[in-house]
Amino acid sequence: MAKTALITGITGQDGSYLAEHLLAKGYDVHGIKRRASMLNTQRIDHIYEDPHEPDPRLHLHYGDLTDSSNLTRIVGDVRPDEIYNLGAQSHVAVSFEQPEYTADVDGLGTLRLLESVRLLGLTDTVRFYQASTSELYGLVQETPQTETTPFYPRSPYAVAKLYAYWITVNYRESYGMYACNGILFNHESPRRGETFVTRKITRGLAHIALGLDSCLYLGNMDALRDWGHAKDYVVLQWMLLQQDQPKDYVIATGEQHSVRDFVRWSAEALGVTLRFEGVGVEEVGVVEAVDGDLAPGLRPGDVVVRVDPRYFRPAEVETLLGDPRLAEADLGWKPTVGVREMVREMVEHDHDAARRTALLKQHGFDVPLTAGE
Ligand code: NDP
Ligand code: GDR
Repeated sequence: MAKTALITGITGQDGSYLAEHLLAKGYDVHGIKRRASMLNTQRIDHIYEDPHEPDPRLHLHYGDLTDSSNLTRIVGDVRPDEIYNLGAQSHVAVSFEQPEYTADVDGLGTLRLLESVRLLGLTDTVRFYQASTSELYGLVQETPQTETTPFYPRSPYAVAKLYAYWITVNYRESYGMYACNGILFNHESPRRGETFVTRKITRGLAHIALGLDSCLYLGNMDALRDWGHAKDYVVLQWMLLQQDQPKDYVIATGEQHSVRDFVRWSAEALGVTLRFEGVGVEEVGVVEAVDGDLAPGLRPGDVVVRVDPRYFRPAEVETLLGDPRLAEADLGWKPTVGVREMVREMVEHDHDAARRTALLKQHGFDVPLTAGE
């Protein structure tokens, strides 16, 4: 019999890759999507199945992590073998603007889902994955970070995720549930939300290269992150629910780079060499050379990157570096896509999209460019 999975956050970056992975493994996949005034299923449209056709394997339910009766009804109707709790207000900077909402969705939302499993008497049958995060380490206490490194969260997002981490452990210990945390370090892809720094960079520079924009404004370019590819990371999310015993794992590449490196490599993927001048808020990225025909909008000397303090956070996580050795030893997991290859994939994707936009503009169509914060 095919297994049944329920994914919260199926319309997000990870949810879309995980749904693909589970469908390929023969699962029936149920996803919770939020009601929005516009369609919000772009990332899963390619795997959407018409419910009028016989035996669809992808099913979408309206729901929200703030709504416990709705979650209980969905879990009761679906009776999943596996639940992947990926839904979240996932933007760290936004969590400073919306701390209470973030706590509600990311912290209490996890409790609501676990409690629905318990109230329905499903603790013995359901396996539960919680999308935990390297943001838990915040002000890091040890480098690299492992499964035993102490947490020191630095944002309302991270504090909410800390609650979610421990409530997952608590349901495991209290009710013997198969419930575990993947402590995932940053992972990116062409499907990454446009306001996270990597996608903001690849999309922003692609627009600038084609003359659709003139400058990319960033915050802290000294921040260091351990970046992997989302496609690799969702495989591990699935693996964590296939073990004999539930256990929490760090998921990372073990390599660290700065935001500035990411900018430089993205420019290089467009044939543009950048030089950085100045310090602090005065720092700028200047075009040194342009090679090839991907960036017809640029000339040496153009200033294409500037620092805007509005993107600084009230408390910053300066450095994160994960140690994935336990996942490798226990599960045989290894990332397959290197960071430079991922940058090229993201830039290529965003350059193609920008080229289509430029073409439409050239032919007189007015295409609004949405602001990437
Ligand atoms: P995204 O922001 O791309 O996706 C978040 C998903 O959660 C979207 O489907 C979103 O719906 C949904 N969502 C938001 N609010 C609610 C709510 N109130 N109720 C139900 N669903 C909601 O995140 P990612 O895919 O990048 O990340 C997946 C999970 O992993 C998140 O929990 C994130 O915090 C965590 N994580 C991510 C890491 C990363 O580097 N990507 C690293 C570590 C952890 P909608 O599409 O309608 O907005
Ligand atoms: P992060 O990702 O906060 O690590 O959370 P993000 O890409 O937002 O920031 C990474 C680093 O880049 C710095 N930065 C900027 N960030 C954004 N968004 N915009 C900018 O203009 C900018 N300039 C510099 C940030 O200050 C930060 O240091 C992500 C999310 O996916 C979380 O849900 C997840 O838990 C963690 O990764 C692991």
